[in-house]
Amino acid sequence: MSRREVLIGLLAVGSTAALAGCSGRSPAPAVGGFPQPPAPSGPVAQEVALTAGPVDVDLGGRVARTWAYNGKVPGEPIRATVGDRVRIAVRNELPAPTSVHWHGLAIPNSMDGVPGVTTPAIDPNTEFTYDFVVPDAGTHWFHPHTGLQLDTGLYAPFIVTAREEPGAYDHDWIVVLDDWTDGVGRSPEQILADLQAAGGQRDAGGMNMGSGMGGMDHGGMMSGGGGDVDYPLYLINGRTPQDPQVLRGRPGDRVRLRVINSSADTIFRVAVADHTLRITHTDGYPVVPVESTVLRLGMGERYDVLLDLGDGAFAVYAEPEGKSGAARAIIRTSATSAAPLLGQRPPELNDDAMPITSLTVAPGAALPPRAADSVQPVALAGGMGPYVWTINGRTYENTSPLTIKQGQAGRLQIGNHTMMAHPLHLHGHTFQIGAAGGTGVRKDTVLVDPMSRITVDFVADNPGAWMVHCHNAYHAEAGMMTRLEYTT
Ligand SMILES: [Cu+2]
Repeated sequence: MSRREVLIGLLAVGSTAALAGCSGRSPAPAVGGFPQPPAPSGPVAQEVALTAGPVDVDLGGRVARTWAYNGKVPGEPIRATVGDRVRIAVRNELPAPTSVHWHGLAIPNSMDGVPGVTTPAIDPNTEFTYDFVVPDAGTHWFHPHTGLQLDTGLYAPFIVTAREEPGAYDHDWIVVLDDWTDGVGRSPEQILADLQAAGGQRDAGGMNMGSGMGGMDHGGMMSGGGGDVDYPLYLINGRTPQDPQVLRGRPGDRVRLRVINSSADTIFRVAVADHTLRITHTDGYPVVPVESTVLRLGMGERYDVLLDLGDGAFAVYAEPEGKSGAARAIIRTSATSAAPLLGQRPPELNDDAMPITSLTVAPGAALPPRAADSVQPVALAGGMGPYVWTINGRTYENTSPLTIKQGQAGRLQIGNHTMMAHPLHLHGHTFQIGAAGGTGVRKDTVLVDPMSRITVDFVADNPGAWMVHCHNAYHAEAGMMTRLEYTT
């Protein structure tokens, strides 16, 4: 059988699975027919109802017609405890099929939410219930795995706490970063069409229309390997910098800040004015705590930090790398302090962020030390004219999947052969940066800088066909995706 016939075969199984998903209570089998753990049967800890639909959302002085979960941007966080069985009924009131991927949760393949690969698409005016036991503590999130829907308002945090969480902090705050165009500037589909028509020249059609952070010239801002698209707005928790969210505490309070980069095409650098951040987790997994004033997050990445609040009003400030504009929120511990001015950039942003390879995994969070059974390259290439991005020389439709056997130790040698940074995301697993059992941190998404290499190790303990892809929505859509498939 040719690759194409196999794909058509998979799609055919997919429609059968879609029928099963409508009628039964048990989850649909993974599309590829990989052996799946039994459907959860224990008591349901939490029922969640999500409706994906069109909405007019007020971003703070700007009303955008967009798509969102239950009418909010970001969607309301789901909070669960490790071991909880959650049932999440997703109703699709969009004019297009959708799906939900639970980013960071290593759940069974049939629940992973990738139409055509793991889980049937949710057609308009139908519903699908995701049903799984929450495996991993940490700061995670969810979003569609369908076309460019990631670049609408369809995203929300998924926060999982361990059963015995020390909870040594006074506040647990979430900061969701986003680049925003939908309903304000061009649609995501138009942006992709423009990028393709321009043959990959960096796109500036959305140039700084509404950020009002002003002043910077877009010419030649290609440094740092930042994104392809200038966005009209950058948001924290769905708010513009002109009308930011205000987080309130008291001087001396300890805050756990969970930072999620949900954007489609933007790497953010984040600082809290006059505060030092103590990094405690990357993509949900604990690290040996280390102090830093700046975080740098690629699309899909998360950092948890602790900070002790000063007395006053302080900007949480997120700067899009290689682009102008900014996103911000305000932390206020004093009623009388003047709010930081719009565009008042914390000097901390002049500091360097900790390179991911300089962080150390917390004791107990490393993979068991083990030599790799399978070593495979993941070569990231493509770029300017034509606007095509590849993994191992192929675009997604023509991909030659990575393979692994159940129980094997796998190693991916990621090489970025382009002048752009790519956040590479592996579904269904977390990997360790560097060698298994070494000092590298655990993650599911790693930002690979231009012309650089990163090696990651993982354990093949979750059978299925799993997406491996760049989390830049435009790169993914233009081909930079493949699969990791379990073989016998
Ligand atoms: Cu990319």
